[in-house]
Amino acid sequence: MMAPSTALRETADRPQVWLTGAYRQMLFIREFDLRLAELVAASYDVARFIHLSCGQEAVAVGACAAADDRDLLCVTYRGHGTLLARGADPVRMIVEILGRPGGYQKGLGGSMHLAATELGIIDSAAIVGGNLPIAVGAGLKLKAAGEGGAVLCFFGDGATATGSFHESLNLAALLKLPVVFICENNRRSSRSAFATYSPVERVADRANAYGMHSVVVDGSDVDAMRAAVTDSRRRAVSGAGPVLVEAEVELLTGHFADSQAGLQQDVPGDPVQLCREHLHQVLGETADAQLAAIESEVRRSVALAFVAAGAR
Ligand SMILES: Cc1ncc(C[n+]2csc(CCOP(=O)(O)OP(=O)(O)O)c2C)c(N)n1
Ligand SMILES: [Mg+2]
Repeated sequence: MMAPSTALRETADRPQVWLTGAYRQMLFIREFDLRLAELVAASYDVARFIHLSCGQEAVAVGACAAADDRDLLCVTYRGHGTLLARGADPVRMIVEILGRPGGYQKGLGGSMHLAATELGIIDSAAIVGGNLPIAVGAGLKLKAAGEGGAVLCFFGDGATATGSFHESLNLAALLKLPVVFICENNRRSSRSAFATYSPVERVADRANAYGMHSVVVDGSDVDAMRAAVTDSRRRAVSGAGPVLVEAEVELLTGHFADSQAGLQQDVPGDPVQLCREHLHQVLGETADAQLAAIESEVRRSVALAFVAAGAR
């Protein structure tokens, strides 16, 4: 099955089409998450632990636009955006989050274990650092099959303090596996600040110890994200070994959605606003009308998905 994100992948040389698609996806992810937060705040029958990715949308959209159909993705409990960017069905996602039988995991996994194997999303880890060894195993499988494809493994900066992070990087580098490790560095692990669990200032520097290539990228810039993952993925697939991508991001809500998890407004680096401004320039004279049309269409699609999933 072709992942819907592949359509966006073919647009690299058409900035208007690419940015329109990227903005649409990023806004969809933002609206989807905010609607989920409303459900939690209303004490709807949804498990409390819903982790939003507001502020980190460009990582999901940029990385998925660099991926191809053969790629396998390992996400985390903060992974709704990556599923949506890869083209997962939002209705089945909401049904899963509500714990009902029609969801991706038959309602047994919920928000933190949302995966979509038919789209190559093979794992969603609620254990911090738990998806890195799985990504390494999947990379070994891809390498052995010799048919191309890479594993994109997403995780937070908190995971860099786990043993599984270090073991995974070591083995992936040793075996030159086609894995792109994407650290979404929001500089906090739940309520702890980065400096309280990392003696090393740059996550990317960790790669040096394993002889692995690394890159630091502005994770709020969807163009930069796409370019970084495209290059990293190419390198990994070519047999040159895995790459560690450190994406600097800012989480604009609390650690998980609860009644205090209001979205920070008017943050200068908000990726959705940055993409909107960029697209506004590209669209020219009719930008305002086109953006308004996109925004009302996306908001309507999100609202319809929640209705179709039976959430009120
Ligand atoms: C092995 C393990 N230890 C602790 C936890 C509790 N926990 C859940 S999320 C979280 C923070 C992880 O931070 P990070 O990896 O930076 O991801 P972020 O939430 O910032 O996206 C912690 C400590 C866990 N789920 N698994
Ligand atoms: Mg973090």
